[in-house]
Amino acid sequence: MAQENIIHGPPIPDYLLNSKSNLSQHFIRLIMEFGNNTAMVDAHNESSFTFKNILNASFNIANTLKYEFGIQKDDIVGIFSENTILYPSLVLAVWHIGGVCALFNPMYTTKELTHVLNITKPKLMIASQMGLNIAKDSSKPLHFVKYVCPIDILCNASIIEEYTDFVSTPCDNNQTCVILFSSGTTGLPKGVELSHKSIFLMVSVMKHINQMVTKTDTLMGLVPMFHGYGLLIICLCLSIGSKVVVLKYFNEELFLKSLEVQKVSVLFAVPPLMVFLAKHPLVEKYNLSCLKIIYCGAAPLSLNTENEVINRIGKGKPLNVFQGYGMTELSMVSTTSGQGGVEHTSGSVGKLICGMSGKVIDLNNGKLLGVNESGELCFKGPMVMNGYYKNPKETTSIIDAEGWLHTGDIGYYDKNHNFYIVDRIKELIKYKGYQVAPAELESLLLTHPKIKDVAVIGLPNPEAGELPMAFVVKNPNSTLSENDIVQFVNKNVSAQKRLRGGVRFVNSIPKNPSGKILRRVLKDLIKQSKL
Ligand code: 4UW
Repeated sequence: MAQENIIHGPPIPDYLLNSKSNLSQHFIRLIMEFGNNTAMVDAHNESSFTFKNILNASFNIANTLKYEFGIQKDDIVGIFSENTILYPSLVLAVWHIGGVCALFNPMYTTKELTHVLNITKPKLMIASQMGLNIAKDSSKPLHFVKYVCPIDILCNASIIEEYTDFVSTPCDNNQTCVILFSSGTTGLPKGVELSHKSIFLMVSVMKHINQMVTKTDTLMGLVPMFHGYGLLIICLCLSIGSKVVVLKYFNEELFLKSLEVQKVSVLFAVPPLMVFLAKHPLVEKYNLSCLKIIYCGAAPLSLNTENEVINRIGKGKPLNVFQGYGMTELSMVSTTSGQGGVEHTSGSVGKLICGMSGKVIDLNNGKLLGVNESGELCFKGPMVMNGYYKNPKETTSIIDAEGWLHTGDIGYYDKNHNFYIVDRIKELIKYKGYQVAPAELESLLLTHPKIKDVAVIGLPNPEAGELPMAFVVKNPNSTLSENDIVQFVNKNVSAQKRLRGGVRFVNSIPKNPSGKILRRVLKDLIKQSKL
């Protein structure tokens, strides 16, 4: 094997690799240092928490979880909430008592939440006001969920009370600390198990390579905290000591106003937000001169958009746009540009991060490829997930016997080892950076009595990236309109999964001899506008 075609990021420093700290111990130590500095600001009402507030709240919540709800080491606690400045305290509280957080998308319908509850079987569900009814309805028939507790009740008075001698529950750093959801390369959403160690290493490595971000910076994380990208931003803020401005949902004016008023210097974005910054007329009305770095990831960013943002926002001052690429299964990041403040190569998702190895393999025969040759990207390292929760079959289908995780993304690296993403071979659709699993929509659509067969693909779209779109074979003689199908889907799924790309009626779905849908054929049909 041509070993030079396996690329390695810089080594992880030994003191990090050998650290035995779990995340509770790690963050208690760091947060103490930042004390009364502001950690989180709510953009909606400008209320804020200091680092000390966050820690005190986490200790008090941890005690409530332990003594009032009987949560013990290794128990799973579900969190079902939109972004809030209380989120870090909730996650830390679970970690303090050696528990595991399962983070759920707050937009889930009852049916969707039931699916992930059945996978993770949490003893306690912590829900925001918005999600409370869905959390209660989903949990009621499930005997394993013992309690559903609103965040407000759990957190009441927790912030003010001061704690002096909290002792966290000892737990090994190889233990799972969080379960996030991803559909991976195929099928329904699965629970991605990440250990204390992999998150600790990821956050430490990100802090190490992003030394341009310091405690004097103000970060904006519009990214949802239930997603690994959002979780990473929280952990990064708690590690660096910088302030984060939190938005519950995207509102054009509030977003822009918050950037200006809070003097945001570092923005974590997804490509649709970049399109907004590049094109929307409102952007001109605000002074965004404080922005010095924009990180973008989660979906492909066009070179045009990247340049438009730099030219429009960065007028007359240095603005760096860096790109990161990764996957929930890789503890989020595998490559990123701007490491150590070094120039970003346009269009590239950057270089391997510390501790990560990468290779590109031929799509047909799995052979190792070299510089500038496109194939499937594979990664290996200590930040690869522990596995899919209680799903060894799916785990071995994505991580091979040598420990390489096969991403289902097509890309290449250049002679300087900058990586580029070209396409996606896996089923996954990305709508505004959110995962949409075609298999989930297909199995829902197949429950419709008038639908005989179906395939769902992502229709390319300049603003959203991709729009879920269905090819439908009707049952003979049945009357079914596009609108009937769209309404049926809307009733059953969360907003990002709606069939915004529409419905096409076809006579049959192209499949290979073993019955696998040939999505590429459908995508090509759309490209050639044959439908
Ligand atoms: N370009 C093209 C990209 C890119 C991309 C991800 O929902 P998940 O599991 O994970 C994410 C991760 C987001 C992220 C990682 C690293 C980073 O630094 C950052 O911010 C700067 C964000 O979304 O989806 C994983 C899939 O998403 C696609 C790709 O298909 C991958 O397998 N993807 N980043 N820069 N595509």
